[in-house]
Amino acid sequence: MMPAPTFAVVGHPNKGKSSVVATLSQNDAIAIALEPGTTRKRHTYPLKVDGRTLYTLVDTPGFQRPRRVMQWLEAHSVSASDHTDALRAFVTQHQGDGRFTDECELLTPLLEGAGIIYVVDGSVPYSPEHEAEMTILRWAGRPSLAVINSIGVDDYSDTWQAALGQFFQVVRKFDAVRASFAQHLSLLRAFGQLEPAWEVPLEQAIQHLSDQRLHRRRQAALLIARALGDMMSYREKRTLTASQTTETSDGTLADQLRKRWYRNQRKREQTLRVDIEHLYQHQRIERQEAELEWHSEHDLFSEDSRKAWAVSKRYLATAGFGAGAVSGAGIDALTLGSSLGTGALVGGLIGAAGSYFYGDRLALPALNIGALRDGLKTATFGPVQDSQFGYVVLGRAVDHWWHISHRNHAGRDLLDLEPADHHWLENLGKSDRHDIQKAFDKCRKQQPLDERQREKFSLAIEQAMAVYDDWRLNRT
Ligand SMILES: Nc1nc2c(ncn2[C@@H]2O[C@H](COP(=O)(O)OP(=O)(O)OP(=O)(O)O)[C@@H](O)[C@H]2O)c(=O)[nH]1
Ligand SMILES: [Mg+2]
Repeated sequence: MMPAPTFAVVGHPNKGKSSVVATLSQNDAIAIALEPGTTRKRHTYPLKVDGRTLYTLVDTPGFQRPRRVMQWLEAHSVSASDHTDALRAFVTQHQGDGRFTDECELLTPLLEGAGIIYVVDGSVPYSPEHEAEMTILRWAGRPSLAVINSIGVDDYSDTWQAALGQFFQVVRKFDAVRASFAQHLSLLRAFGQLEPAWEVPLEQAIQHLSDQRLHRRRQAALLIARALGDMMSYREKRTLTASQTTETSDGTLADQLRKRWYRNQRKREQTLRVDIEHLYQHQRIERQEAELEWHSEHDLFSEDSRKAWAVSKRYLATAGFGAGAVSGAGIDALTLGSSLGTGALVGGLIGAAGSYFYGDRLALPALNIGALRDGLKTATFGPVQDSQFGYVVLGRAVDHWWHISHRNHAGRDLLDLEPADHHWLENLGKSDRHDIQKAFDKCRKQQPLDERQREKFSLAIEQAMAVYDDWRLNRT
């Protein structure tokens, strides 16, 4: 097996070197900060897929005294043929010299065979003060690529391009925070063309990363399907003793169960969020998202999430939303007063059957209080009978997945999840709609899905994710 290539990411302090390393190595633990001098020691980050290292990035401190280094090098070199030797001599002689700690740190990986990724900020004008460091790097005689990473809004990449082209074999624009997966791969491909020995390993790396991306999408669909199954079939249950029965009014009981039911649903949704983030190697995301919430006795969600994520009547009609679904919600709700009888229902469904059917409103699950038996009485709340609940949870989940799957590991800003203004699920094909609705129907009846149904369910969700991806792409 060919050795995996190593790239040292070098440049001026505070230009986004660590950000480039974080993105290319899919590691969000790397320190990135506004202050120059954040990285003090070189540090190696391998990119591993299935336990195999595809390539390694070395994060380094920025140049501190490039002109002084250059003076030394020129004084110790006779001709271009000894440039690399001069560089090696410099590092050997200055190990432990406090003035050149950073230079020794950043030059060492190059002397050990790393390729060069030189990072500049394209949002500030080019200035010749970079020439000393670029010359030093040229003396290393390693395959070299310069990336123009723009930290601010202004764009001086043209002048940078011309200057960098004098020193580096390839010059690319690459925004560490916003670069797409395709741009990431294209950077690797460019490197493969610089060094014949790296061409094969980097082609393989590209293949592995592409496979990993597909695999992750499939895994994400499975995670979402599992969470939806749990949430759609979830039932809160409480057993009361005879004395508790006399102490607790049905209204209080209904309240308690409903609150617990909601708490559990929120918790399950949060677990899904974290699972998806970990799948994409995001370990420390700060997220802002409207909670799953309800606003009134009859309403499962806030107006906003309903508008954003509930599907239309037309969608439901084509999803095979049928008679079976109506009967569950069509049961007449009894009033609180008569709720001591067997199978009595309180709250939740009052007036909800009609609205449930039309999908304008999200009905709460029913409370069910059993008869007193052996001094015990069991009350249950759920599962939810309104499949819009599933569509809201699905919509939110796919939206979150999309942000995560497109987020670079250099991203440090808050992940702000705003509800969409249009339900992209309306672009989903009919058979996928059927498979999703069918799974919802089985869950709310608490019937287990067989293996084939589970597979169809998660494939349909994966299709929904692809539809969302397209919709996003066409929107911007
Ligand atoms: N908007 C934006 N900000 C960026 C980008 N790259 C880096 N930054 C910001 O620039 C600052 C410096 O980024 P780092 O990656 O820490 O830079 P560095 O070159 O490693 O810095 P030192 O280790 O201190 O030499 C941080 O505040 C980053 O958030 C980018 O592509 N876009
Ligand atoms: Mg750094």
